[in-house]
This record gives sequence, C-alpha cells and structure tokens, in this order.
Amino acid sequence: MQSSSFIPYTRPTYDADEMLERAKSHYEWMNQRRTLREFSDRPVSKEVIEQLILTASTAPSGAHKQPWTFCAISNPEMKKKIREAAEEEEYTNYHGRMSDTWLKDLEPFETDWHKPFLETVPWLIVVFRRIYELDEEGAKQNNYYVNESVGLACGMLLEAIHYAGLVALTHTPSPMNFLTKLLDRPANERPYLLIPVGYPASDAKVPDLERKSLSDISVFY
Ligand code: IYR
Repeated sequence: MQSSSFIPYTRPTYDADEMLERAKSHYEWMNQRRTLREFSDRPVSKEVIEQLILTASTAPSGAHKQPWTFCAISNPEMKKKIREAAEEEEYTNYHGRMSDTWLKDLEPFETDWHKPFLETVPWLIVVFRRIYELDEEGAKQNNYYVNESVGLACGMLLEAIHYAGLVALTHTPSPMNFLTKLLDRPANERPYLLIPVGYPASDAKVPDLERKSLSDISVFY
C-alpha cells in the first residue's frame, strides 16, 4: 500500500467585504465566457496550450488517480481527419439519430452537421477519461469517479482558456470512438470531450441567451 505524508497548507484570507468583492468580480468575469462555434485561424502557441492543460490537471480526482489524458492537436492533416470523421457521425445524427425534440431544442443554436471549425481552429484538445490503469502485473485497476473527475478537469480547462483570452467549444460528436482510433489511444482510454481552442472569428456571433437566475438554480436551507 502506498503511504502518504502530509504537508502544511495555508492560503491568504480576505475580510468579508473583500471576499464578497472577489466573489462578485469573479462571477462577472466568468459570466462573460461563452461557447463559440466560429473561430479564427490565428495561431496559439504550444506553450499556452501546455499551461492550459497543466491548469486542468489541478482538478481534484477520485483517490488522486488523475484519470485523464489531454491530446492536443495542431497538425492540419489530423484536424482534417477528425473533421471528416466527426461530420460523418454528425450527418447521421442530424438525419435520424437525434429525436425531433432534440433537433427543435437545438434550433436556437443554428447548429448542423457541418463542422468547419475543426479545421480552422489552431488547436483541438481531446480529453480522454482513463477508466482503469494497469498495475505492475498487468492487472486492471479501475479508477474512481472517473466522469466526475474528468468533468471537473474540463471545467477548469474552460476557465483557463477564458482566462488566457481564448475561446472554446465543448463539442461532443457522438459516438466519439473514431477519436480513439485516429489518435491511437490505448484500450483504457475513452473519449470524453473534443474542445476546439482558439480566437473567435472576427465576425463571430453567439446566441442571445440568458442564464437561469440564482433563485432558479439554488435552494438555501
Ligand atoms: N453534437 C451535435 C449536436 C449538439 C447537441 C447538443 I445537446 C448541443 O448543445 C449542441 C449540438 C453538434 O455538435 O452539432
């Protein structure tokens, strides 16, 4: 069994006013984050993407197993392959695999099976969840709370992208197994999210949406 040791941990604290001010200004800044579907081809450095991934990897995870792999793709041929495979799946989705209600719910977003942004954008980050690890004997050891852990890491990745002044789309072409094949990922990894990252196109628009109010989303006891 792995033994663990503990080290001291402290953080700055704020008085009540400053705390409230920080909480408010962080909300206001986070509330400016929007999901984008129209990207510029302006390059973003690999160093930036590396830092974003490091930030995502600070997420908590079940038993600290860190059950994630982030594949960052800037290679144009690989982006083209991913676009073609994603569009093939999405074509089928939009032509029968998605229910009428689902299609109706998507109307305000004006999405369809075309995914040109998968080639335009400088980086695609494909997040894989690692459902098990192999121990020294080659036996499978399941990871814990993998969906929760990887979901948290993706949330932190989106926040890091926003903080860097970049934009992203949480894209889930489904089924996503084509990503396992194209990126040659091992059997313990499953695709979780495909996140194009870059600058917004100069004429980018986002739907005029409202977020639910605090009273709609919270209950205090
Ligand atoms: N994956 C498809 C459909 C889609 C589904 C949901 I739920 C969205 O919020 C947006 C799109 C696509 O990317 O077009």
